[in-house]
Amino acid sequence: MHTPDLFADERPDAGLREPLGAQAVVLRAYALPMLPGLWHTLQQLTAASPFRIMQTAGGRHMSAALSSCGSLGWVSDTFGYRYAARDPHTGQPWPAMPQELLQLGRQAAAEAGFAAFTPDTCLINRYLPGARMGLHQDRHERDFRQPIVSVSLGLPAVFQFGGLTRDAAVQRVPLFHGDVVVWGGVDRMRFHGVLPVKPGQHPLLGAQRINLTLRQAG
Ligand code: MD6
Ligand code: FE
Repeated sequence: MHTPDLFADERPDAGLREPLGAQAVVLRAYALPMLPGLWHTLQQLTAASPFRIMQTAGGRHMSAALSSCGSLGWVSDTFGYRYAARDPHTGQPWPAMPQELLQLGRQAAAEAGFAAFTPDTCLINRYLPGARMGLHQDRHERDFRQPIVSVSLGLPAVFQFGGLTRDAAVQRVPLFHGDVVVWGGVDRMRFHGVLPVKPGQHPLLGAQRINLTLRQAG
């Protein structure tokens, strides 16, 4: 039998900073004060540009469903990965980046030592139980001096934070509702991924995990 409240007893204290590298850190529960407003905002964004399962360049289907907001959005199809100004699903520009997301991105980046971060896109990934994200690098952004800010909401998941090569040792970090991870500088190109999300019910989000990644892509 699975444990629906996986990790419930292990949740680190709010406000803790856990370094994952010289320029990578977990900010525990950093986004928690913005909820449930942030959840309401996300529901509006994904009503305008719905979650969709994308195909990889290799023709496989990703297990997490994706949407975006901001002046650019991340798209993937059999032509490969790229940023695009329009949502291919609606034919419309992606929904504008809400001010609260922009502020969250800037503040978390500053907290982690990255001033002058101005995200122009936020990828919104939905993981239903069983969904995962294989080890990868985020490398389609123009300026690798800018960090990645990743916000976890809903069900917990185990984040894998590896090295600069695919075969380097991997740290496994449980991430909980409201946790924010920032990686940049010397850690910007580290491989990372998410182990399959375990079944469960989150009081606010239900049976899903949502991950937001704020980036300066253009
Ligand atoms: C996470 N997400 O879900 C980490 N990367 O905790 C990612 O690394 C990620 O969700 C690229 C695109 C979407 C993502
Ligand atoms: Fe990533």
